[in-house]
This record gives sequence, C-alpha cells and structure tokens, in this order.
Amino acid sequence: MIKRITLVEPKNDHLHIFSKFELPRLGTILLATIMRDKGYAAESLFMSGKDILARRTETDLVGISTITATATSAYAIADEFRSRGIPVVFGGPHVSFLPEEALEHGDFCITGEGEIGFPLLVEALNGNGSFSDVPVDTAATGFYPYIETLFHNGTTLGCAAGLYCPVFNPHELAAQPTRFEER
Ligand code: B12
Repeated sequence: MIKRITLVEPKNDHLHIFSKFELPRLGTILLATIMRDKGYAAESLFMSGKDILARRTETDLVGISTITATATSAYAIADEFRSRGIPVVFGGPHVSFLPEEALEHGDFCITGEGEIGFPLLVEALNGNGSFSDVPVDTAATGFYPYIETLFHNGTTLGCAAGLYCPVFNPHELAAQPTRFEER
C-alpha cells in the first residue's frame, strides 16, 4: 500500500550557472502538493544524487523528475531505490522523449504532463482503478486533443503538418481570433 511518496529532482552535480541557487523546476513541487491534497504523505526533494541516497529516505514510492543534464544521476538514484525494493516512476522532459531508456531503470514512466496521470497511477498501484485509466501521455490530459480540434478545423498555426508552433507562423493573425473564441 502506497502512503508515502518521495518526489525527487536531482540537482546537477557539475558546476554551472545555476549551481549557486536553489532553483528546482516546478514539477515535483506541484505533484507533491497534488498528492498531499489527496491525503498522501508526499515530499519533494531537490538535492544532489549523493545527498538523496545518503538520506536513507523511508518511502513507499519514488517519483523522479529529470532533464537530460541530470539523467545519469536520476538513473543511479532509481537503481538504488529499486535495489531496496521501492518502486520508481519517472517523469519530466528527458524521459518524456526517451521513455524506453527510463524504463531500463524504473518501473513506470509518465510522459508529458503528470497532474492527471501520476495520481491515477498511484491509485491503480493501490488497487483503486485500473492501469489502463492512466494516460500515458499529455495527449489524454486535454491540451493536445484541444490542439487537434483546432487542426481539424483548419487552424494549423503554421509550420505545416499540423504542428502547433507559434514561431514562424504565417497564419498567426487568422489563428489568434480562433484561439480566443475557442477558449
Ligand atoms: C523554468 C525553467 C528553468 C528554471 C527552473 C527554476 C524555476 N523554478 O523557475 C531555471 C532557469 C533554473 C532552469 C534551468 C535550466 N534549464 Co530549464 N526550463 C524551465 C522551463 C521553462 C519550465 C520548467 C517548469 O518548471 N515547468 C513547469 C512544471 C510544472 O513542469 P515540469 O517541471 O516539466 O513538470 C511537469 C512534467 O514534466 C511532469 N513531471 C515532471 N517531473 C515529474 C516526475 C514524475 C514522477 C512524473 C510522473 C511527472 C513529472 O509533470 C509535471 C506537471 O505536468 C522548461 C521548459 C518547459 N516549458 O518545460 C525548461 C527546461 C526544463 N530547461 C532545460 C534546460 C536545458 C535547463 C538548463 C540545463 C539550462 C542550462 N544550460 O543551464 C538548466 C538546468 C538547471 C538545473 N537544475 O540543473 C530544458 C531541458 C531539456 C532536456 N533535454 O531535458 C527545458 C525543457 C527547456 C528546453 N526546451 O530546452 N530552467
């Protein structure tokens, strides 16, 4: 039974422009808050891989958020938690593009946005609901179906092939009023 959830964003251990500041992305903080509101004991850690592992965290599930720069560290953290028998879920930009890579180190990977998928996954792991209810991608969370509707209505926002890309957009002026109306 999952009650305690630890969400982790590994800090980049190398020296770089943000090394001096505590500046996590907002994903783990957001997901921990959502899970707390649902009654779970959820925490969000923004620490180096070494510190996370030294902390001997008591938890039932680890959710790891990673960008490419921190992927190596994220996978090392995942391997260690799994060796302790704790299941690992991945999310964030890097694994959204490379879920197969993440699944070599974790039990689950949610690509795209996690606000809907992560709570549903935890519920499914606790025996409430089914895994097939968990959206594997942002496509199921509302935003992309909305963009698809715009595309099928002929609003491509340029870029051809239906890509939603406001940059280099030849139809920007035509598209803007449609966007405002549909919202
Ligand atoms: C803001 C931001 C920053 C800020 C973060 C501080 C802050 N609080 O504002 C600062 C300026 C520090 C920053 C720095 C860097 N950033 Co930056 N940043 C962003 C940006 C614009 C938004 C991040 C964010 O908070 N989004 C809002 C939150 C809610 O979204 P999120 O964290 O992604 O989480 C959601 C999902 O990803 C998912 N999710 C996330 N984690 C998890 C975990 C689990 C378990 C699950 C299930 C789901 C899940 O669910 C969340 C809710 O939907 C993104 C671009 C983007 N639009 O995402 C780039 C982005 C993340 N950054 C990027 C990069 C490259 C960097 C730097 C390496 C740049 C540099 N060269 O130094 C540094 C790294 C700093 C570090 N920590 O090591 C890249 C990463 C690319 C990659 N290949 O991974 C991005 C994607 C931009 C880009 N397109 O290139 N960044």
